[in-house]
Amino acid sequence: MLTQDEAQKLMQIISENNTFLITTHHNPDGDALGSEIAMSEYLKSLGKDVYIVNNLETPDNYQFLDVNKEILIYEKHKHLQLVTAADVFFILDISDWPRLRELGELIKKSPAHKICIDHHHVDYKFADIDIIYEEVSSTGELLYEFLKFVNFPLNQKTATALYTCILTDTGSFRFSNTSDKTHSVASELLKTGIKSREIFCQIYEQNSKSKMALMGEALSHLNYDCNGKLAWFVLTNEMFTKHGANCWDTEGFSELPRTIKGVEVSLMITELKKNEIKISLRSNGKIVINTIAQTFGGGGHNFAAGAKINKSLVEALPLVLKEIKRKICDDLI
Ligand SMILES: [Mn+2]
Repeated sequence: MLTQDEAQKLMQIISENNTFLITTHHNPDGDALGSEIAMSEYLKSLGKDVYIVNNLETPDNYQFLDVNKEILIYEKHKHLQLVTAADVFFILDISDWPRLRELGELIKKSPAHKICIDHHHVDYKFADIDIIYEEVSSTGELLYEFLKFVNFPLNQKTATALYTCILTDTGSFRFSNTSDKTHSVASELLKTGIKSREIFCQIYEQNSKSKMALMGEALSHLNYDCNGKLAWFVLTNEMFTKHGANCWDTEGFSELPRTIKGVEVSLMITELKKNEIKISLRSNGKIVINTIAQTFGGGGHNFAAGAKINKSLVEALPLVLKEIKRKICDDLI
C-alpha cells in the first residue's frame, strides 16, 4: 500500500507547483475517470489550476461523474498550450505510453514532473514517480489512501468518483482483487451519504437495445475448446453494423462466458478495423492470462488482460487460439 514516504513526496510536489494536467488511458473506464475527478477535486481544493485532458470521450454511462463537464478531449490546436504549460502531469490508471496515444508523446517529451498512480502490472520504470501497486483493487482505492493521508474531507462528488472506481474495477465486488480493505474503503465512502444504488444504476442499467441485440448474437455463437475450459466468441464488424452498436456497447461482454460452469478462461475477439483486432481475456483465477496478452504486445492484470493485434480476423484468430490453448493445456496438466 501507499507508503508515508510516497504520500509525502506527492504532497511536496503538489505544494511546490501550480498547474496540473491529469490524464488517463485510451477508452477511459470507471476507474480511470473516477480517479481523474477525485484527484482534480483535491487539487482544486488547494487552489491549483487543474485540467483533465483525455484522448477519447467519456462514455455516456460515466457522464454523471463529470457534472461540470470539466473533462477535455484532446485536440492539438486547442490543448497543446495546456500540455506545454503544465508543471505536473498525473497519469492515472495507466503505465503504458502507447495507450496514452498522441497526448502521451507530448507528455513524455515534456520536462514537467510526471507522476503515475496505477495498479497494472509493470516491470519497468514508467514516470518520474511511479506509485504502482498491483494488489490494489483500483487506482481509486490507492487515491483514497492518499486523500486520507492528506486529510482531504471527502465531498460527495469525490466519494462518488472513488466509489465508481472501486465498483467498476472489482466487477461490483466480485473479482479476486476485492479485499477486506476494498470493502472498508467502500464503507467509508458510503458514510458520506452517496447513493450506491443510484451509482450502480447510472453505470450498469443504461443498456441500449443495440447492445442487447449484439450480446444476444454473440452469446448464441459461443465456441468451446480445451474440454470446455475455454469459451470464446467473435464480434465482427458486420455484427456491429447489423445491430447499430459501437465499441462502448461491448462493455461487460468479455466476462459473460467466464460464468459458465466449467469454463476457466473466456476470450472475446473484436474486429476493430479490417486489419486490427482486439482480444479480451478473462480468467477464473486458475490460469494467468496476461502472459498470453503480452505475447501479442498487450498486457493487463493476471486474470483480466487484452491486446490489440494488427492483423485481419481471419489471420489472427488461429494464432490467438493456438497460443491460448497451449497455455491452458500447460497450466492444467
Ligand atoms: Mn483500474
